[in-house]
Amino acid sequence: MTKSAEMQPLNHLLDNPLALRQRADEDGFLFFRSLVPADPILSLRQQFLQICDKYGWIAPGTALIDGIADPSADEIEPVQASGVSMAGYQDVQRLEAFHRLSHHPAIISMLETLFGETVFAHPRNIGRLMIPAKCNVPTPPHQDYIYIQGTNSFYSLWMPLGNCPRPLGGLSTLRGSHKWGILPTRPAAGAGGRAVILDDIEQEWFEVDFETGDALVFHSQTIHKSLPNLTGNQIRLSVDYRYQPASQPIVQSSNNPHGDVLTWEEVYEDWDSTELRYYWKDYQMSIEPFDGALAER
Ligand SMILES: O=C(O)CCC(=O)C(=O)O
Repeated sequence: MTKSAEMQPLNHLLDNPLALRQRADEDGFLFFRSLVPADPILSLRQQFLQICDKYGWIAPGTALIDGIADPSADEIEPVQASGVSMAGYQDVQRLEAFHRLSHHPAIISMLETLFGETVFAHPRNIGRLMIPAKCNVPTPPHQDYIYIQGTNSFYSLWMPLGNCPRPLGGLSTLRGSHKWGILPTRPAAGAGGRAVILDDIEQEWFEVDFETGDALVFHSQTIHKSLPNLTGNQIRLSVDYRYQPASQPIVQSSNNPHGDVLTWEEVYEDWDSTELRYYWKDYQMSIEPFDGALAER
C-alpha cells in the first residue's frame, strides 16, 4: 500500500542535538523551513536561469525569474540528470555561487548539530535545471549510497532555488527506509538510471510544498524520488549537496566535479575568490575504493 503524508518542519530541534539525531535516526530525513536566507538562493536561481536563457530555453516575452521554458527545449539531450545539455551543465558547474551555497553557515551549523563533529562538505555538487521537456522525467525512487559510497553516514541536502509547490515536482522521501539496507534495483528512466524495487513494500511517502530557503536533509540510504512536474512549462531548479562527518572515509570521485564534466581548474577559471578552491585538500580523510557492482545490483 502507498500513502502520502506532509513533512513537518523541525526548526525547533536545531538547538537540541539529541532530539535532532533521534528524529534523523527514526525517520531518515529532516525538513527545515527557511533554513537558508532567500538572497543567495534567489541570486543563484537568477544565474541558473541566465544559463537557460543563453541557450534559448526560456520562452520569449516571459520574465526570466519565473523560469518559463521555451517549447524548443524539448530537443535538449541532458547530461548527468542535470536536465540540460553538456555545455549548459558545464556553465552551471563553473558558477562560484553554486559551490559557495553548499558551505552556507546555516547548513554547516545544522549538520554540526546532527553529526556532533566536523562536517565535510563534498565538493561534488549537483545542480538540476529540470525543464519540463520530453527528455526530463521524474527522478525514480533510489538510495544515494549506491552512487556515492565511502561511508553510509553521509547525508544529502536538497534545496529548490525558489518556491517549489508539489505540482512543480519537489522531492519526496520514504520514512524509515534508511533502515531497510541496500535494496535491489532495476533500470529506470530519470536521475541515476535505476529504481529501487518496492513492489510488495508498504510505503509512506512524505512530501511538502517547498518554499525558498527550505531544505530537506536525508540519510545516505533513505529512499527518495521526485514528484512529476505537472506545470507543463515551468522549470524546476534545485541543488543537491552531500555532507559527512569528517572522520569517515570517502571515495575519490566525491572530490571530483559532478559527472567529470570539467576539471577543477576549468571550474575555478572565473572565480573571484580563492577561499574555496581545493578546500578539501586540507582534510585528512581515508580514501575508499568505489564498488562499481553495487551501483548496478
Ligand atoms: O532533484 C531530483 O530530482 C533528484 C535529487 C536527488 O535524487 C538527490 O538529491 O539525491
